[in-house]
Amino acid sequence: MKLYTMGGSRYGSRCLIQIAAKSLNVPVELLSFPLPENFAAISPLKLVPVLEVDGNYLLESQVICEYLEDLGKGPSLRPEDPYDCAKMRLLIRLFELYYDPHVLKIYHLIMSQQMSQQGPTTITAIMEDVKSALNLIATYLDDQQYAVGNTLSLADCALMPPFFQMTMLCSILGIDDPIAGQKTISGYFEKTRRDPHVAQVLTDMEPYLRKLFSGDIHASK
Ligand SMILES: N[C@@H](CCC(=O)N[C@@H](CS)C(=O)NCC(=O)O)C(=O)O
Repeated sequence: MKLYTMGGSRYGSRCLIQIAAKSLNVPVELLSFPLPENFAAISPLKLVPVLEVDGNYLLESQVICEYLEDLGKGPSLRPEDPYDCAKMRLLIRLFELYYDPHVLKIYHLIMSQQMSQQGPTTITAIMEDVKSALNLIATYLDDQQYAVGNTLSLADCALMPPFFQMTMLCSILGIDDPIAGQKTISGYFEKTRRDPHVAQVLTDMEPYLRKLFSGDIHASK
């Protein structure tokens, strides 16, 4: 078994938190952006993470996480109570369907280096959609130590890396951080980042994100 991911990847980091929390022995290969052309032989989507299992390749971070849970090793990151488990899955779906597509537009702007022409105005407009999505997610967050109850779950693995990515982006761009601006989300973020497995993965993401979000962005300000 082997996990392919990229430094700073919010989706790959979802699996990395889980692997650490469950103490799984899964070797990790860190690829660089852009992914090599021959990566299409591993994933037709040309996206990470990918989990190699006995010469086969599993795509999609949540599918990989559920597979690793189903192996039954280490502490479970799925709440035992069926309703809590459904809530965990709901939070992940809300993030994927209603938050991340907006954020992706910002990353595409940065990647295509359009910041100097249209960056600031466009980002401000997109941030309104990001804030609405955060309000939606906040509605379903437990007011406890983690997203669902008092133990780390796959919801935390999914939410914490992209929330961290957003705070880094805003700090580097010098714009208002919607994570800090939403009381429930910021409370959740500050509590959950203290989890040692989450903390380690966020620390590992930082230098990659700094590199990704710097450069052209500063030049355009
Ligand atoms: N839905 C996918 C999304 C994966 C994804 O967007 N991965 C990004 C990194 S966070 C990627 O591989 N980007 C490479 C590229 O855009 O070329 C999942 O959950 O695994």
